[in-house]
Amino acid sequence: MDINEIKARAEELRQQINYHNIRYYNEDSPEISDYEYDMLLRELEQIEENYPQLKTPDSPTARVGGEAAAKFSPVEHIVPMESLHDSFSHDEIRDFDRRVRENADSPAYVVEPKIDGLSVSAEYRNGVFVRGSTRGDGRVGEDITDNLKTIRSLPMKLKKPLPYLEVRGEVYMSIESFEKLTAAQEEREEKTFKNPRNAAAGSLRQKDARITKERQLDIFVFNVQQIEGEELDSHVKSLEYLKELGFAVLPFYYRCGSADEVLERIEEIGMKRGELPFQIDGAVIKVDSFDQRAALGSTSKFPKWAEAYKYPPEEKETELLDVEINVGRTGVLTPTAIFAPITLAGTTVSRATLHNEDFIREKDIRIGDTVVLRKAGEIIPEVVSVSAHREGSVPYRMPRSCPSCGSPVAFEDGEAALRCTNTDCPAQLMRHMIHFVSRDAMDIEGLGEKVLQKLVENGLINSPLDLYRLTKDDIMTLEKKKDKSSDNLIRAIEGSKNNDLYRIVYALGIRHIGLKAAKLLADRFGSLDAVAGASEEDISAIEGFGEIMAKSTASYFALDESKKLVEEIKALGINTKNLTEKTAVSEDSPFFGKTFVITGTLPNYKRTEAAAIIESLGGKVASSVSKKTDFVLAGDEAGSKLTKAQTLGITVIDEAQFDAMKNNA
Ligand code: 0OX
Repeated sequence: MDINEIKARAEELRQQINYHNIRYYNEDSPEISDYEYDMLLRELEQIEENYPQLKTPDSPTARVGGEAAAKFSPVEHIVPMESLHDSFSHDEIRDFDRRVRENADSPAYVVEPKIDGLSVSAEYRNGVFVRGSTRGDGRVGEDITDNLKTIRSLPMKLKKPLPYLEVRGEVYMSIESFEKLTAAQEEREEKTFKNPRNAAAGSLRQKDARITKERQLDIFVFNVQQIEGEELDSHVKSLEYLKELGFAVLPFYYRCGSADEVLERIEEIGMKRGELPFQIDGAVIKVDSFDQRAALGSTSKFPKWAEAYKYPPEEKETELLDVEINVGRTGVLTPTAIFAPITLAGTTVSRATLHNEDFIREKDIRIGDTVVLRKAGEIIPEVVSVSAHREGSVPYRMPRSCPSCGSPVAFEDGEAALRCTNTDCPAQLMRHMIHFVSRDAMDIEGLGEKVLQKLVENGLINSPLDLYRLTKDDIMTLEKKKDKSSDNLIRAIEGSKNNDLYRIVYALGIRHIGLKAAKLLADRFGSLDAVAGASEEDISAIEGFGEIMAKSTASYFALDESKKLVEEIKALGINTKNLTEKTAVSEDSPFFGKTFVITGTLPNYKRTEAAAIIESLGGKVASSVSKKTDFVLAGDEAGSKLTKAQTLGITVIDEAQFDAMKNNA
């Protein structure tokens, strides 16, 4: 590669890393695994090391990560909470050993698990817990004393009344607690966390410590940061001493005398990582003697006496017990693999999508097979390969009739997906209903999947519009529905009649028409009648509309059933006019041309309402914070987006300031 190509690659890596930083810090929604992220970062670091002239001041390699947010008060770390340099191969560990040996005679190492959680500091005066803080950027963290008090495995009183002690540990959520939390969130139909670490992060930084308490976090302590009243001269001795004081220290660690032994222990920990009750993301290798540590010192970022070893993504074998076929809203049949449950990268896995018939054929997946599983981006389980067929097994074929209604299924114009040909298929109806009431569509609160299922099973509804014909008495016939909740549900359904036009357009579930396209249609045509009457040419003239989307919309409204549906919608009194027409927005409006990101819970607006106001006043609403963001409107419990905004120096406003801007528009 010549220098220009290397420069271009560095730029590409910076863009990718910045993108993934946003995915990670905004909404805890990573797209790639930490391992894949580390690989990108490492490649960039290496380029910058070999070609220092290509370094840029804003490079993501210059960031320490985890900058403190404003909602908790800052705590300065007198002894910095350093981070670890990562290794990904045995050779790199041998290099580390060689470097250590240059400044330390026959060093002894300690190999310990690297707990996948959040590093915190806990301080004790006269044996009593007085303050807890996050790592932050290593020099300044956030005060989370109240949150740490809720962690049962952190002692509030030590067994010896030392004048002063500061320890460092990792707060984590056990796999069991994570699964309990996920089950409870699913039951309440709330958003779930992607993995135990995200759950721990989301729980620890709660302003309301009662929520932290409910979430059952734990801690393993692994370092003495500062101590008065006791002399310690090695890592092993300090771990033993911490145990005597009543701390939960790392559950296992190994003292080793050579690089070979270190590598053996690393592999040993790697082998058992799937069976541990908590998630680890690597091993840590530390020089045991404190004198040797002092002689080795630190670089500007890392201690030279410690190194992390990161394991590649975990893969495991299990048995494919069955293939389940689900019918989606548009009638697509999706095969789901059902496995003998296994724990993989921290959660129990028993299902994974098999996508479509092509995927199954290419991998020759058969029921009874032993298959290799991995988690894509440490999150979504996927079948990597088949390691053995069961004796006498036969290739799996997708059914040729719909498992829900028995109608024939067919492939559509060169697509890999099989589709049920019956438009009245009950499975499709259920999916359609769920879409219709969802948050981005008609946003009817209190109508979860279970309630909808009951309404359909009891014959109370046969189409989404039947919801508007329900009476309170109908709802009261459902099990567990009391007087008050029935009133609330009726009120929510009635309230949805006043929704803005784009919502009903989106709720119709027209193929290829997502939320953004529905908004464009509503903005361009202004009423449901006008959308329904528009020609394919008119629609395809909208900027951002492709041919397929235009064709799909026009052919949907050409159907007699759709025409009837539009009439019915109007007769039921559902709003079919655009309420946020962008007429006469003044260029002097403080919203004009500005991009907003909304985060957290606002006291008086739903986020969708605030977004509608911004758009009606000439602003734009984006989902993630970037340099292009002009304002972040932050409510309570605003998390990583707020942090990101502060890092980038973007103006953050609260609801009162937003109201003031609105009144000036
Ligand atoms: C862990 C872990 C994290 C002390 C000096 C640099 C890093 N996540 O389990 N950090 C450290 O060590 C610090 N040890 C660990 N075991």
